[in-house]
Amino acid sequence: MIHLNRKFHLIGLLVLIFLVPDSCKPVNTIKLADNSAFPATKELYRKIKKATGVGVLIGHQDDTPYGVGWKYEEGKTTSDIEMVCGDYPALYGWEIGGIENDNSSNLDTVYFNLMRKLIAEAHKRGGIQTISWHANNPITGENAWSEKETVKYIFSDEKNKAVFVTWLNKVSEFLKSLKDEEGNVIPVIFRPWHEWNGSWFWWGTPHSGNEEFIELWRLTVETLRDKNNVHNVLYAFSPGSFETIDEFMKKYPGNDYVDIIGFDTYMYEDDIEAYRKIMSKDLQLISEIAKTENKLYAVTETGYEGIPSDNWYSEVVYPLLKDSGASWVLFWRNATTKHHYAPYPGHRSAEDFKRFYNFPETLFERDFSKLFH
Ligand code: BMA
Repeated sequence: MIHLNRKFHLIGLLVLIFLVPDSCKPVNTIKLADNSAFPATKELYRKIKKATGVGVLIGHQDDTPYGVGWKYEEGKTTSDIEMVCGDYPALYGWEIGGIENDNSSNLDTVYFNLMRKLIAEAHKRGGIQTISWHANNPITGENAWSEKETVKYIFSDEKNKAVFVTWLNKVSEFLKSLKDEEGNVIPVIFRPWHEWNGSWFWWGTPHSGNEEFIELWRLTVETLRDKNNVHNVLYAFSPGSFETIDEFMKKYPGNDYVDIIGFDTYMYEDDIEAYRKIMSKDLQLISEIAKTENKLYAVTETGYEGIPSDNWYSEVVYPLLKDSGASWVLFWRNATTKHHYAPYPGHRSAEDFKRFYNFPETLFERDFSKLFH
């Protein structure tokens, strides 16, 4: 009798677990690419999921190491976004191109030591970190924009593969070295091999077949996750703008290798209508794939270089994002007065960015933090 009761309790519990909606389930029921993901990694995923129901997290690449006309100074962390609207972005983009060569700084001259420090600061404020990697060409030694067949040579020659794995080991070490003040590892989103359907990177579609590319992705995840015990990572997979679900799925490495999907789409030549059309199409396709594969999705990069507009954020980007279901949008970096994607004080789009900031559905750092207090 006692045994029977216990059995009923167990069945009841199982029934309950299946009936409770995903967002209410305890974090350890989340199925990530990494079965051994740290609790903090699962927590990061859960937080992004929770925010997704409320609005879109706003992100900026290289927000705190530099902006237009300034560089980070010890003890004076700021950001163009913070200077414009009084709040930091909820999500920070970082770039580790150069780590494979043991460089002290990345390809955009951000020192890796500074990056670690600024990541810890951003994490402490409650921000999310996403990391891209414009890796050099491992066969020719050229930079990432090397339009040559490459991936197949990583796999056709054991020596090439071994060298490439040493690069992945360096990435692993960097990811594991991201710690908060108490020494806890900081969970991050890693987004390698981005814009893979374009022709401009060596891993791009014309230079690499579907199987080779999937092999590259899996080798990356397996080296980090299974060989090097990196467990503070969510994996994000994003092409550039794409035309069909089939195009996306042909290079998809599988749900055991990806946590979040997305795409990178920019506005060019002042063509608002073209941007609206492409963004709407990409958002529609990605949401369909996300539904089938049970993934979160994001606009992993966007922007309008120099933002020569007084209403781009509030009247072009915002309506596209508002009910899109995207978890986040990442605006690219603020390097110079010509090459920047967020406003800076005095820029003609600064007032408009404040309007964008004030919409309830655009989540900046304070909005994001408030969701959990
Ligand atoms: C590109 C440009 C480059 C930069 C690269 C990697 O889009 O911003 O100047 O080096 O990203 O961050």
